[in-house]
Amino acid sequence: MTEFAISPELLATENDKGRVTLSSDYKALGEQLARRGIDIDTVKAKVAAYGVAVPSWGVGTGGTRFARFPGKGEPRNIFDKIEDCSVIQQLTRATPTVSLHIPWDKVSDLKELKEKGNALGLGFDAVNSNTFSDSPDQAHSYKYGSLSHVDAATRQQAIDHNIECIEIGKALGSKALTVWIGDGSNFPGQTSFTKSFERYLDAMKKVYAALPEDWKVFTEHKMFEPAFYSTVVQDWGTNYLIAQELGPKAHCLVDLGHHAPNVNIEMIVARLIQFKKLGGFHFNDSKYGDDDLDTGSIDPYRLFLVFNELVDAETRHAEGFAPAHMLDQSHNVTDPIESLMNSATEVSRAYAQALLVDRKALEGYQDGNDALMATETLKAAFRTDVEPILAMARLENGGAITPVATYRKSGYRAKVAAERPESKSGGGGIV
Ligand SMILES: [Mn+2]
Repeated sequence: MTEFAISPELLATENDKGRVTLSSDYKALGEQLARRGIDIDTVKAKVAAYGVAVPSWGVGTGGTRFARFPGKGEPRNIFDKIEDCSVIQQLTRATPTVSLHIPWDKVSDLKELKEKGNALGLGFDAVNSNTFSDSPDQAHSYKYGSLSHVDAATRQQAIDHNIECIEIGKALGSKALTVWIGDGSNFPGQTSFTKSFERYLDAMKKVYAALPEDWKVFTEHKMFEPAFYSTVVQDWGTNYLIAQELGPKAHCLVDLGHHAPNVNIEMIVARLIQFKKLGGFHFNDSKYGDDDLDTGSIDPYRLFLVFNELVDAETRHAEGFAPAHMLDQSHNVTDPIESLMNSATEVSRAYAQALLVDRKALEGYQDGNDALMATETLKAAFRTDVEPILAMARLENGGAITPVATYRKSGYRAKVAAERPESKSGGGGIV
């Protein structure tokens, strides 16, 4: 029996308030979709089975390099974090797994953590390594890089850390390691592009060799920050080269915020699918750079266009297509639980809308060079208000018709604020 934090009675009372309206809205949408040749229950079943992983670091209040303004009842450790994650899953039923970050989430007893996850109804998704900051006890600093560092002992330390992450993941039931490095340079001439990439590939081959048979490694590219002139794993092209060099278990991870403004991310996604190297996503949104804003808060159309490529691949059963879906965002001014619930819903919404695309018609317009009707076909799906599908999927899965309203009614934040001491950490804190 799952130990959910929100009382089932409150959830039932809140759902009862919206049940009649939802049924009526769902019926109306079902009729509208039927006229378009779409069965609403089929779409709902796919949405209901869909899940996106919550990042453990996302339930803490984030910040910028200028300051962090802590929220009330912030989680003190991974056990508090997964409790918060289970609230998100209880109400949305769209976040069945948690993605850990090591060493931030390191514990002495992994069995206890796994059991706690089980009790809360949560599994463990990809484990994220961290060689972009220093831990108090480490011998070599990552100030000038980690897996691509000029010093062999520093590289070895970073390799060992990634292997330790695999071991932790194995104990928790994870099946993937995500590697993002902060390595790069701040000045032209500071590093050799060629030599640093050679060192990185050499180090990653050692990490790759430690992967169990049924595991994958996801490498994540990022064009800038913390290095502001160049990064070693700068772009999707570099990332693709890495995945090719390492082997079949290596795939590219696309973080939506890690590209130059205006880059056509959906096309990158299509290319990686075509060459069987799309590993997964870190969903978030941005306006200027790697803003780490809530998924779908700035450009929901782009999110839809990404999902349009994913549904296209799913529909034609593209070989080797099984991307991992994770959120990766920073909540600086909102309650992280509320942001993550809304973001999980936005990802499900983009998926549902993409399922509505008339793919046969689209193909016909593409083949007939009818640009206007081709783009209108996408817009017709994007303009459809799929909220009744999302809400019905949540309700039937045991979640809330209105997750944020139910969460606010529950008083969960005030309850944990009374138990968890207020954080005094106001320093820079991008998470
Ligand atoms: Mn990321």
